Amino acid sequence: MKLYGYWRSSASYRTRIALNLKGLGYDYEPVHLVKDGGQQKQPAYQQLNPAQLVPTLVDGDVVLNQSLAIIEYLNEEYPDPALLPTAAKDKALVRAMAYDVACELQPLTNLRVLQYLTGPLGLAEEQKIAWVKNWFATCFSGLEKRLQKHSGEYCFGDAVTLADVCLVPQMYNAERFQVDLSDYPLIATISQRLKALPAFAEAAPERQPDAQI
Ligand SMILES: N[C@@H](CCC(=O)N[C@@H](CS)C(=O)NCC(=O)O)C(=O)O
Repeated sequence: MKLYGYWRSSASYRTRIALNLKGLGYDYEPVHLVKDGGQQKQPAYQQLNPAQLVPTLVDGDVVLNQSLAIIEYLNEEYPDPALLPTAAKDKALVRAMAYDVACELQPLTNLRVLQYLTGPLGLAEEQKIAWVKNWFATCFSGLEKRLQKHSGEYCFGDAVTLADVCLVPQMYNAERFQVDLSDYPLIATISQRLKALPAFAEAAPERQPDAQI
């Protein structure tokens, strides 16, 4: 199996966590999102991932983009440990929390979106940061309420799920942008607890071979 990713990419980080949780070894192929104008835009990479984003997973003749699709694929092909609960209702609740992070928040803070704000739209750096913090506040407020209802040790009860796999990388982004986390005690506590687990710790950006610290 080969994972194309970038050390600081939260979507790559999610995929690394899932691979580690499943105990799956993989080759890591760094795609530098800034160098050379962004290696994700180069023709050779676009053959694999026309969306020009990381991650991409190659498993034999299967080539997949979209981290959540990749993780669900891994979860079906390699079911142990399960990253989704069994009951339909619970599964949907976990997916909804994962999507709150991966579909509503992360895309608004993605590199190319921020580059468009400060490039063609001419926003100042402080306006960009205000944009990022606004969407963190909106989305984290909602997620905190969901956690009040559904969390245990982790986001949904006491087992690690897809929601946790999405939360930790988003917290990494929150720290990068110095988001004030004081209104989100459950997000902060659960995230700290998760980060201590080996599968999460080994997936951390600073532990990757392409890390530039
Ligand atoms: N929904 C996608 C998001 C992928 C994504 O946004 N990747 C970012 C890094 S986290 C990226 O490649 N950005 C490159 C760019 O913006 O040019 C997924 O979950 O895989």
